[in-house]
Amino acid sequence: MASSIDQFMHEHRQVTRRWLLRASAGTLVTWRSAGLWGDDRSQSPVLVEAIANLESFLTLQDEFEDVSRGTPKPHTLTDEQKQGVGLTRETWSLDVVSDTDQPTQLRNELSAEQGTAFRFTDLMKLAETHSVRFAKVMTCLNIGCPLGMGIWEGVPMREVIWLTQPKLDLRRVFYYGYHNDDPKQMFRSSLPIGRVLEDPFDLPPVVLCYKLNGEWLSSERGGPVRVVVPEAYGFKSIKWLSHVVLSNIAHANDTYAEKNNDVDSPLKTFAATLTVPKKVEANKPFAVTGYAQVGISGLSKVQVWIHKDGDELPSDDRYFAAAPWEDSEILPPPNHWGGGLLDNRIPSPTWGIDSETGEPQTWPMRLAKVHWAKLIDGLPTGRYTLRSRTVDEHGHAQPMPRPFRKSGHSSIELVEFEVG
Ligand SMILES: Nc1nc2c(c(=O)[nH]1)N[C@H]1C(S)=C(S)[C@@H](COP(=O)(O)O)O[C@H]1N2
Ligand SMILES: [Mo]
Repeated sequence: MASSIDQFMHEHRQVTRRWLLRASAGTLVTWRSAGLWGDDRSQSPVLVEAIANLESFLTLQDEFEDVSRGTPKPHTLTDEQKQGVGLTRETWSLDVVSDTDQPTQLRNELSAEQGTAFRFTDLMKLAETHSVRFAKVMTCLNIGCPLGMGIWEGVPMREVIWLTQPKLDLRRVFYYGYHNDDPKQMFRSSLPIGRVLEDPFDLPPVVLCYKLNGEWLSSERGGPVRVVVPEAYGFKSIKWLSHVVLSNIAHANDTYAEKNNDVDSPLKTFAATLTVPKKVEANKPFAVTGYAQVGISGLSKVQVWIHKDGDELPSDDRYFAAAPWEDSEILPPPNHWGGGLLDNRIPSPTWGIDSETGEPQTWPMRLAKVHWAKLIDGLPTGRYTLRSRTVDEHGHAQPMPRPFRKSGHSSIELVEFEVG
């Protein structure tokens, strides 16, 4: 097997080639009409190299950033211990029960105690007719950058809830995972029942996920089974799922609310840089690259603005709305997806992917992480600050429309560099 560096370079050469092909075939209409670069610019070695060095579109399971609580973290248990506590596919079981404090009336609780727990084989049975896949970036509400981008496969949570035959008094679902049998370590999340039973705004369903990028979900990613909530920040996607509790409680009761977090916040749209040379030669073109998270309001533009140190900043303009932002190019779908996909094919069917061509039906894909690149004309000697921002499909420039930190990162990133 090729080393990951080789693989990475290979994937990005493919991306570059395709990007250049599309560029020269004139399919990058916005790029042309914006008149940012002449044709020859797309051949610019610095730009080609910067794109070639971008990370892959999908992330290998092992290369996701890990955000796991627990002492010890459940995925660090030995295989034997995992078998003992139900953290393998053979031993996993799920309770789907009524909340004792604010009960829901159910005909058919699924519980280990009553010998009716839901097992992995039951999940696979449901998967035969109900499995879904979708692309989603996993992002922590509290960390500025995404943790990884994946194709998540699972069974809609509602299919398991329907097995309990709820009758009355069901307003909220809360759920948690294995937490070393220590109540203090429990990490719980919750959703209104409406979101689980129906999928608003063409969103994929909330799933009990068992595969990532076509492989069994690893223990570190929350296997054998985790929840994945397509439009939500990571804390809603509970790992090592063990309990789903149906409740008549009328409000959120997420553990994550404790640190002043806004737990009802869908993914925001924002941009960040990946490469900006620390030092560039005066009057020589150079390339900058980055990524954009495509939040709930989509992505229409990525823009950059380079400000020379000492030049006056716009006054009374907190978000630099009046600065001379310039459009950057959003890269098209890659030829090589990365993430360890078998035969470089997104499994079919996958939400938003054309099952015949294997290509995304819309681009940039909502709830994904996409990439951008821009060739900057030479600059005179000096110190500069580069800022990048997104404009969403409703025309909101970052950090609007939801600038508050506790509902997820959206502040405008800045990177300093030197010319000369
Ligand atoms: N059981 C459990 N689930 C959890 C967590 C946790 O600590 N325990 N962390 C959450 C948080 S805050 C985030 S951001 C995501 C991170 O997912 P990842 O580790 O697969 O990247 O998992 C979520 N699910
Ligand atoms: Mo998180």
